Order: sequence, then C-alpha cells, then structure tokens
Amino acid sequence: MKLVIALILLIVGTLAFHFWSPWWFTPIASNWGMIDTTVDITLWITGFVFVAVNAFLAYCVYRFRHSPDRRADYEPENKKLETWLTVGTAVGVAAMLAPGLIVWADFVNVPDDATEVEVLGMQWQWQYRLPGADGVLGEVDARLISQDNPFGMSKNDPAGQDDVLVNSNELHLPLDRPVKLLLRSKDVLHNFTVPQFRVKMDLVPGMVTYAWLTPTRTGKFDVLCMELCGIAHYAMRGYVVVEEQADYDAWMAQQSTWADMQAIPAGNADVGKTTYLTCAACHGQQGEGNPAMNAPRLAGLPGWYIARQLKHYKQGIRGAHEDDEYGMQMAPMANVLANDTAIRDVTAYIETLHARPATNTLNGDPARGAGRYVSCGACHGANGEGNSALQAPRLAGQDDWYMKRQLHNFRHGIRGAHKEDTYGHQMVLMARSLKDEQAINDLLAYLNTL
Ligand code: HEC
Ligand code: HEC
Ligand SMILES: [Cu+2]
Repeated sequence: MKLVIALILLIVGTLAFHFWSPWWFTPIASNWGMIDTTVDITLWITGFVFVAVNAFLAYCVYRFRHSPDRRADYEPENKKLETWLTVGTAVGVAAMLAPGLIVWADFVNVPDDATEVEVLGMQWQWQYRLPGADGVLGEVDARLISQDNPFGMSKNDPAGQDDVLVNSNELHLPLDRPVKLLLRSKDVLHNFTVPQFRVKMDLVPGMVTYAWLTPTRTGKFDVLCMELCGIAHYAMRGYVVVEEQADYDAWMAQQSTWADMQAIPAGNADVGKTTYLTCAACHGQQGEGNPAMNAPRLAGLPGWYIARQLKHYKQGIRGAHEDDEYGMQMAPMANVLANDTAIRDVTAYIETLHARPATNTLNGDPARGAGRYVSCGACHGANGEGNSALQAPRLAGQDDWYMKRQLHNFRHGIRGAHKEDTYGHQMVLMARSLKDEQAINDLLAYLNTL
C-alpha cells in the first residue's frame, strides 16, 4: 500500500512541479517558436506516458496485491496486446521525432536575405565581426592572430578592410532582420547560446559552423557558453542587444573597421612624459605607486590594460560607483586626457617605466595561496604575467594592498558592476569565489613571491 501511495504522490508531485515550476523558458525573442512547440509536443507525449505507466503500475500493485487464496497466471504471449504496444510506441516516438526534423530542415536552410555576422569564441571571451559596407567578410587565417589582429585578418584581402571589428563582447542586432551567425573558435569547443533565441550551436576549432535567426523583440540578452570549456567557463559571458534600426545604425557608426585599426598610430612617449607629470603626483615619478595616496603602481602594467582603464574611468564605467572612494579620485584625472591620442601617449610613456619589487604588507601563507591561485592563473598567467588575449592584466609585482582593495571592490560590485564593464564582470564572478579575508591574504602573499 505504501508503494501505491508513493507512486501516486510521484505523479501528482511531478505534474504540480511541471505546471508551477519557476524554472521555465525565458520569453522568446526570435522566430524559433517552432522549437518551443517541439519541446511542448515532447513534454505532452512523455508526460502522458509517464502518468499512464505509473498510474497503471499503482493500479496493478493495488489490484493484484498478495493474497493467500490467489495464484499468479502465466501468459507468455499476447499477440493483441503486443501489437497494440508496438504500434502505440512507434506512433509516440515518431510524433516526437518528426517535428524535430521539420525544424531542422528550416534550421539548415538560411534565408537568402540574412546578413552575416561572425562570432569568435575563445577561453573566455566573445568577439564579433560584421561585414561592413560591401556585405562581404574578409579572409582570415588562424596563423595571423596576434594582439593587434585578434581575428587573424588577412592584410591583402580588400574585402576585409571595411569589416567591422567589435571591440567588446556585446553584439547589436537590428530587430526583425534575419541574421546568419558564423561561428569560429580560437581554441577549444564552445557553444554559442542566447536562451531567448532558442537556437544554439557549437563552435569547433578549425571549422566555421552557423546558426540563423530573426530577432523579434528588442532587449539585452545574455550570451552564454554552453560547452564546458575550461576553468572559467561560467565567466564566458557576452551580450546581444536587439534594437530598432535607427539605434542599430547609431551603434554601427561608433564601431571601427579593420582599416581604422591598422591606421591607429603608436603612442608618443615623449609627449606622454609631459602629461605624466600630473599623474606622478599620486602614482610616483617612476610609476612605483604611493600607498599614502592610495595610488597603485603603474610601472609593469601592460599598455592595452592601462588604456582600457583610462577609457573606462572617462566613460564612468570604472570609478563611478558611490562607494568607490579611490576610484572617484582617479576618474577626474582620466578626464585630463582629452582624447584617445592623449591616452595612447601617456600609456606609451608609462610602458617605459620600470618596477621595483613588491613588498609584503599582508601576512598570508604563500603555500596555501599557491593552491588558490591555480584558477586565477588560467587568465592572469601561471606566473601572474598577465594575458592580453584574455584582457587579464599582470598581477605579479602589483601592490598587495591595492589588489586586496580591488578584490573587495569586485566582490561587492563597487568595481565591475557597470553594465558595460564586461571584463570587470568576469572578475566579479572570480572574486566571489574567494571565501574569506584569509583566503585573499594567502593568495596575495603567494602573488608577492612571483
Ligand atoms: C589624485 C591622485 C591621482 C592622480 C593625480 C592620478 N591617479 Fe591614477 N589612480 C589613483 C588612485 C587612487 C587609483 C586607484 C583606484 C582604485 O583603487 O580603484 C588610480 C588608478 C589608476 C589606474 C588603474 C590601475 C590598475 O591597476 O587598474 C590607472 C591606469 C591610472 N590610475 C592612471 C593614471 C594616469 C595616467 C594619471 C595621469 C593622467 C593618473 N592616474 C593620475 C589616483 C590618482
Ligand atoms: C576569466 C579570466 C579571469 C580569471 C579566472 C581571474 N581574473 Fe582577475 N581579471 C581578469 C580581467 C579581464 C581583469 C581586468 C578587469 C578590468 O578590465 O577592469 C582582471 C583584473 C584583476 C585584478 C585587478 C588588477 C588591477 O590592476 O586593477 C585583480 C587584483 C585580479 N584580477 C585578481 C584575480 C584573482 C585573485 C583571481 C583568482 C581568484 C583572478 N583575478 C581570476 C580576468 C580574470
Ligand atoms: Cu566556452
């Protein structure tokens, strides 16, 4: 009898969970309603079978329960019943598979008017390339990939010159226009997924895969990697913004092309030296940092990182949170730099400065810290040397008191919470993995040994 009750509770509980579950599809934002229908059909069929089989089981357990004056009857074959079950199962399985085949046929047939967008995945970032005015994506070659050429663009292909290289992990798409996503990976398997779009596809190193869709609703949606692609897999986030044509055009106008990127002049360190006089008041003559001013060392930081931070300060992406006491001291200083040229110049000068060895100011246990650093090293490098491809700065040699404050700020959303701070957001997720004060001190003590 207990078993019968358990079976009935199982049925009722499952149905109740199904209908009242808070974990359900996000409201759809693309043309792929057919995928939802397919999933619904599957749920109806499996749901019906689930209820029928368990109810039948409960009925049998009750109806044919043990009784001393009853004997089981042995019936090895029953043609009629077997025919029924075979036909019923075949129809059920076919009904689940057929809609999938219909959807798949649509999925592989991309509409002719779809525009192409390339999505490039790597541990643990998303990047995008759009074809530009000629509508054609230029040639690429994995062997050409470098810090200045993240997509591996060929310099000789004229079709590539006007390609738009989106310098962030946020892609914009115009509403109601079909788009074909061409997917490439720089390293391992990834999977491009926007839950609201329903379609998803693997990125496979060495080949170009694709998926297509028509966005049907404006909004900002998360891009997730749905392939377990390494230690920071869960931090591999991006965004897709679907917007009206006019907003899309405005966004497009702000992007730079491959030709623009090649034309950017190198910074002039001599000009930057004069600008740096202002900075030296807090950051020190040699960029050695000054704890009394709460200003970190700049010497040793890579140029691409310095330039990005300065832009973020200027744009209010960093140093604008009301609790960011020290960031707010820095933000007005960044505004002293009038434009990108000024940023490049001062950055070029800072790159010429030399660092003294860091000193310990915290008492942590480097041996325990070494273990904790393993996951950080995936982005910041095994020796804390930084990794430009991942936009993760050098940590070795940086002041521990400063890094401690940054980790605190990341943890509490004081840094990295701005919606455009996509790199900072990764660090928010990482900093939250450090459980307590001691864990942070140990880790920083280890960093001091690098
Ligand atoms: C009034 C003192 C002050 C001046 C002047 C100043 N800074 Fe800063 N700067 C700071 C402080 C404080 C921080 C740390 C903010 C924090 O803790 O989040 C900082 C942070 C930075 C960072 C981020 C470092 C990192 O590791 O993320 C950069 C880059 C930077 N400053 C560059 C400059 C440049 C270039 C100038 C000159 C144009 C300058 N600063 C002038 C106080 C100053
Ligand atoms: C997924 C890659 C990734 C991992 C893993 C990672 N970081 Fe970072 N980290 C970054 C990026 C990207 C930035 C730059 C953020 C920005 O641009 O504001 C950063 C910034 C930092 C900074 C600020 C440096 C400065 O000069 O202001 C510190 C400190 C830091 N990380 C420490 C850590 C520690 C400690 C761990 C391990 C618990 C870790 N990171 C793991 C990517 C990562
Ligand atoms: Cu991935």
